[in-house]
Amino acid sequence: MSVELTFSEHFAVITLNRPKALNALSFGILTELDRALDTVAASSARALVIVGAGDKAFCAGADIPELMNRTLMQEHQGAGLGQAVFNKIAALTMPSVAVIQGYAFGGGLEMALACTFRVATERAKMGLPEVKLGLIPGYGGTQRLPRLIGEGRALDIILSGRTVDAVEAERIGLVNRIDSEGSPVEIGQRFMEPYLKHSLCALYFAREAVLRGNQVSLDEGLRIERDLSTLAYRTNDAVEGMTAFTEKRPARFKDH
Ligand code: DAK
Repeated sequence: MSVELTFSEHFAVITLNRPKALNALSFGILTELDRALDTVAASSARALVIVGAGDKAFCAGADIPELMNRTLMQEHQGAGLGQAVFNKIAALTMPSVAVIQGYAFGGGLEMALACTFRVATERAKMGLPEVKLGLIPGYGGTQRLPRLIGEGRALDIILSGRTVDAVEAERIGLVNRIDSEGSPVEIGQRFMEPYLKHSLCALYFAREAVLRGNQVSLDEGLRIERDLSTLAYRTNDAVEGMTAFTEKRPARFKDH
């Protein structure tokens, strides 16, 4: 198996395990990832950590040899598969983090962009080098990158195909943090720890409000916020959170 899924405590951990090809995303790996994400979605995990095996790469992108000599419609379906799988990451109820150790190029960075958060190690290098191959990003990069870091910065990265190091990535908001202490899994779990003490319902509704609001007008976004904040108010966890405040004790959330 080139995609490994394990569970420990609150965490689901997905490891891309094809280090000899720098964890490049063949269509087979995308299909395995798709299945693993279904298992994660149906599990009681409260956070997902995605890492790459080996110390050289998180993921070097689409499998380049495999992209060659395909028909237009095969490629159209291929882009649809990659987008659908990464949409599954973005749609998970639990937050997710990609730990970028080493290279994250093309589809590898696009996978990280579909996660809620990104952490880079000091030596991480990332980019969308598709133009160098005469291609453009096909797994969400042209849409998620500008939404994350703004149109001007995204156009620079996409049209130049240049490599961004960890320091620049943190400065422009492409990654949330640089952390090189311990294994990628430990880095991802440590990053997630502060979020996990909150209700998963509150985390989900807040994330949905931000992500959905990002795609619509301010007026429509405010309507989404009104609806989702009202839904959050109706959860048992909201009752528990407010009661705990008035009783001057820590809240005990149950994610419902
Ligand atoms: N695919 C397949 N194999 C790869 C690979 C990749 N993306 N990247 C690396 N490898 C393999 C190498 O071929 C090599 O294998 P062997 O020769 O040892 O058998 C092994 O991994 C180690 O790589 P290097 O020897 O090159 O290692 P270096 O440290 O020297 O260089 C590198 C590391 C990451 C700088 C270099 O490997 C590199 O530039 N890799 C390619 C990065 C890249 O361009 N990625 C693809 C971006 S494009 C679509 C449209 C678009 C897309 C998808 C679909 N549709 C319409 C369906 C998007 C495509 C992309 O992701």
